[in-house]
Amino acid sequence: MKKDYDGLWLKRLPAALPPCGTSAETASAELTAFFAGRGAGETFLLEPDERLGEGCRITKEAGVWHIRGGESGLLYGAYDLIQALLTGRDADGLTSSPRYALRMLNSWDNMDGSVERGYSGRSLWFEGGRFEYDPERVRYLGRLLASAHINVLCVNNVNVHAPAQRLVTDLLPDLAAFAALLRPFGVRVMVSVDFSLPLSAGLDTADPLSPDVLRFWRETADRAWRAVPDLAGFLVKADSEHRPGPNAYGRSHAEGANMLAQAVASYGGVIVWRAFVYDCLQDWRDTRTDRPCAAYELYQPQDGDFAGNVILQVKNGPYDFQVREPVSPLLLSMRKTCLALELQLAQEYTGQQIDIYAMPPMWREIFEIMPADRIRAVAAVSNLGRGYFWTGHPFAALNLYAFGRLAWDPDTAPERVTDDWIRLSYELPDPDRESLLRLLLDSRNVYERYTAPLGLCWMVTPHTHYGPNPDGYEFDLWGTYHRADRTGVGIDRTARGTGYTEQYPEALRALYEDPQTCPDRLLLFFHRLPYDYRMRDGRTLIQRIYDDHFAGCEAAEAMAETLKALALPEPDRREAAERMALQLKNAREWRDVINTFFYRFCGVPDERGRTIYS
Ligand code: GCW
Repeated sequence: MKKDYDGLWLKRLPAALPPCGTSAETASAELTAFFAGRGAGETFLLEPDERLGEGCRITKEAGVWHIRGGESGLLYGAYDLIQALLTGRDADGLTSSPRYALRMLNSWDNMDGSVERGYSGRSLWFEGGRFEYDPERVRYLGRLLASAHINVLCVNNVNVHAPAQRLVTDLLPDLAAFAALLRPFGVRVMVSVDFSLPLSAGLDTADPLSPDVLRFWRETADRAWRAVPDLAGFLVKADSEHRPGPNAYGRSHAEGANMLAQAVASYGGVIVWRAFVYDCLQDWRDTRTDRPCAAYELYQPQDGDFAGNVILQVKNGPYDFQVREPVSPLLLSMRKTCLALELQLAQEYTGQQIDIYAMPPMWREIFEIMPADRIRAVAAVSNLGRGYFWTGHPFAALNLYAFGRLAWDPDTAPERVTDDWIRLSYELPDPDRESLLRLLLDSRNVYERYTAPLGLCWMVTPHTHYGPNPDGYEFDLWGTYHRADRTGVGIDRTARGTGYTEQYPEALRALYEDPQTCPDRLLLFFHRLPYDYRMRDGRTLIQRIYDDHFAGCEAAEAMAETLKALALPEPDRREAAERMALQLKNAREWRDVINTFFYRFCGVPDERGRTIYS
């Protein structure tokens, strides 16, 4: 029987690819044998050069491929070269080194085997409150991550539920065994810890300024690094969505993070501190508090206060992985703080690995704006699980692959990385490959138009976050409002409104401040506008809302036709078709529910006479 992990883009890569630790001679011989087996007489020579670290240099000299690099550099170089050869690209003269030192996959896996916001099945390594895995599967995972150059895996959910607290106590031997399986692939593990851990260990406080608390964390770090000497660090969600944190003791986030940083510093560990902090008990009647403002207001004044081994991990947008948000102003403003960008591969708000949603074009927009010098790390919430397809939809594997590639080199074009993934994953005739490429590259636009065009957020079904429910979060306590009424929709986030635009550097501030210059795709994120507002293209706002929903749905229907015609192998073809049927149902539901929602407010019919239910 086919193993569940016998798929993804690795299926065309040699199984015996050198993990770190294999001798360069063995690795060279394995690579040569792999290509000989494919009828291509390529010869390889791996030459260790520690000075290159994770980077690598590839040359072809007298018919022989030379790969030079440090330990993981050789591994990455080998993968780069194979991928170049398999996708028909020239690799001679290629030198490569990572833009971001830490390229982290954050799993939201719970130790009972469930995965928070997981749409691909249960955890690959936890079940029943403990580590539970087939080592072969974990090695496969290691290969997968190495081939995408991802070098850190956080093993547990940032919401640390009771059994996971034991990962840094009595379960350390199990963590060590797991880490040992991934180490040969250049992947280090990280653990999410609970800020109140000292309390569960019997201390009467978790106050970061208490000497007892510091001592506790030092001892914890000491045990953890003794068990896993290359542990990457601790990931912390504090004072966020009811998780404990330093605020309970009247301490700042810098004080909380720095205490932990001090405890792990001598081991070379880092504290990744999440900046996803906002008032999650807001009163919807309160129109002065504006959730997107929250993180900047909290952290900006603390810029410069964080220790050198603290990394502040910031979600790409100021809200929470919505279909479209502007780049978080924190990423543009914390000049004296190490930052990590956090992306979400799990498609929580973007189709849940049922609807097709390829992320590279979206990330491109973020990387283009982000200042390269201040960002030290990139993290992504994993979309992996133990289902037959590890990523739910077979095409969702693209997002994991592309994340690694772009975290290594954010200048890689979305077209290029998507095309590489297709070539590695499927042997398709050229026209099919090109139509799949176009389909994927346009998939976010399509999803955006039938769900939430113009920067509208949060019209989703509460809790599950799949499907439309325009008022689902409107009278709730999460700070997630669009405030649609009979006069208009959106929130004024300009200087006259909540002042959110003022958090941006001048050029962006000015761009967003004026509805005439604000990109259409963010218009209702930044502005409150009447339904008869004239858009730059001459259409009214309400007509544009209708048009986008109709167009998005039509585009989804066209996508379904394109998909049907592709010569995909089974079972990918069947799985993609089944999900496409659900996507079409979702698209129609979004179109009709949102159009009707607005029509009921404004009473303006569609100019083109299409059906809007009343
Ligand atoms: O979007 C929210 C999710 C939560 C998640 C949280 C976070 C892990 O709905 O499930 O919790 O973000 O990022 O911490």
